[in-house]
Amino acid sequence: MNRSNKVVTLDSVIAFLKRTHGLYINGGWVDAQSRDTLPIYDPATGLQIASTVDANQQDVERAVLSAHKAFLSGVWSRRLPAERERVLLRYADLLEQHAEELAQLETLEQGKSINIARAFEVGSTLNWMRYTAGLSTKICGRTLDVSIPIPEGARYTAYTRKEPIGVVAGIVPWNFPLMIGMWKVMPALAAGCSIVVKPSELTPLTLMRMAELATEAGVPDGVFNLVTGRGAVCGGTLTTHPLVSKISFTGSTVTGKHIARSAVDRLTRLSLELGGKNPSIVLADADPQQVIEGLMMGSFLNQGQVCAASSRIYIEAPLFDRLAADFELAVKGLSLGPGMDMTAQINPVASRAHQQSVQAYLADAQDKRAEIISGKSVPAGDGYYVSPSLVINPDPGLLLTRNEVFGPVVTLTRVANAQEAIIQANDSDYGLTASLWTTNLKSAMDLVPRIEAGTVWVNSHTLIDANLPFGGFKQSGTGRDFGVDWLDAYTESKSVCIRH
Ligand code: TXE
Repeated sequence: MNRSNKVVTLDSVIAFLKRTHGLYINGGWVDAQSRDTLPIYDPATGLQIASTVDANQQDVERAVLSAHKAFLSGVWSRRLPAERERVLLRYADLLEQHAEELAQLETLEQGKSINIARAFEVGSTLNWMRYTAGLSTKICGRTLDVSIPIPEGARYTAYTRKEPIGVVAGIVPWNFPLMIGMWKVMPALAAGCSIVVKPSELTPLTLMRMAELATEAGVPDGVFNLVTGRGAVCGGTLTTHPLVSKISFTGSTVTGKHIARSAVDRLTRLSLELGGKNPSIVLADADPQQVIEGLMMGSFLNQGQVCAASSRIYIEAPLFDRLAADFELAVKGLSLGPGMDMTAQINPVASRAHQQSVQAYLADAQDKRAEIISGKSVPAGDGYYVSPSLVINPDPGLLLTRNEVFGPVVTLTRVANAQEAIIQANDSDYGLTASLWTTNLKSAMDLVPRIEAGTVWVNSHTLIDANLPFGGFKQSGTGRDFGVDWLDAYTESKSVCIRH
């Protein structure tokens, strides 16, 4: 590797990795009661780089009690909205000041390119943080005219007010640990809630650093708590805790359904952002260059470990051969290497287990004699690499045809026309995102309403924005994140009726 392309690890990152980490409860690090620890590996080498606590039930209990106490005290929940906004803007400024440190930590624990860590994990997160901080001062209800005729002559004024919901449990996955983590933390804090956040056991480091920065920004003790540990014990104790009023979960559909079932017992409020098997429909009049640029990024960004990623591409017959050849050329041209190498375009996936899962999908397709086109071979060593792959006209019987692979694997399917593309695109349990590629406005306006997905892009894919609501149809989840109504999911609406 050309040494100048390799990012030099900051001293602050090295020091953070070496530290013994506890749990972040009541505004500081505390020793856990659990003696169990979990190793954190660098996906580029397979070597351990840090370790964290594997919290037990008592540890989680302590964090929830801290959040609940802070919530009841009103130290944050009853703070003036403008003061909350100021603290949260300061919080964003602190992320900006520590941008490189957090980007490097993310690349080292998650494997993604440092370019992506800088641009998305840090850059986009900053946009979201500032947008959400601003929502603190935009919370509002309505005044309502009511027609209550009793007793005769009485007059009433009625209004609704939004009140913070209480303690939020934020469960975060490993694909965008910092960004998705802040998608839980920021709306909770903007609404005046307290939060206990649980990062993925694979990638907890950046959120651990963000816990410290929250306190430095002025978030009162106990309002932001963080527990690390495995899903079943740490996550399970948190999401079933009676003092938790709302769960915000991003992860797999299987785990999401499990959490939803247990949430029903207490009717705990719930937002679920689950997986996707997202289709892209390319009509014969699409601009081929725009398609290749947009869908190479939309499919292979972060090694395809993106819930919104395009993973099924349906191409109208007249354009199929041309585009298949262009995709092949593009995939074979991708360079593979560690995330800390700024020139590497495909980096390792997040864990050994996930590498094996993606490889198993490809092996199944190979066994069933599917046509697979792969990119460059993976670097030597113990990194969790998977070569980017295209599967051409996949048979319905392949495991990867319907399941979310969540890796650098994309199917290309020839379809006769738009009607056939829509039928195949909608033939999925998922409905998170989709894209449509055409230069004909009429075709776009006709097809958008027929696609079963929470977000549909036209001539782009995976471009999300803080002001654009995001969430799934069907088994891709419930609720919407982002947008001006985001805090609705973190507040209860109280109706007030005053006789006068
Ligand atoms: O997810 P899990 P996994 C999809 C993707 C991936 C698959 C499996 O297809 O291959 O899911 O990934 C916590 N109670 N997505 O197994 O288990 C867990 O500790 C409470 C799509 O890692 O859903 C982690 O913090 N929490 C996705 C988080 O849930 C529990 C992003 C996600 O883990 C728990 C990630 C429990 N019982 C994976 N069990 C997306 N939508 O972007 C686990 N957890």
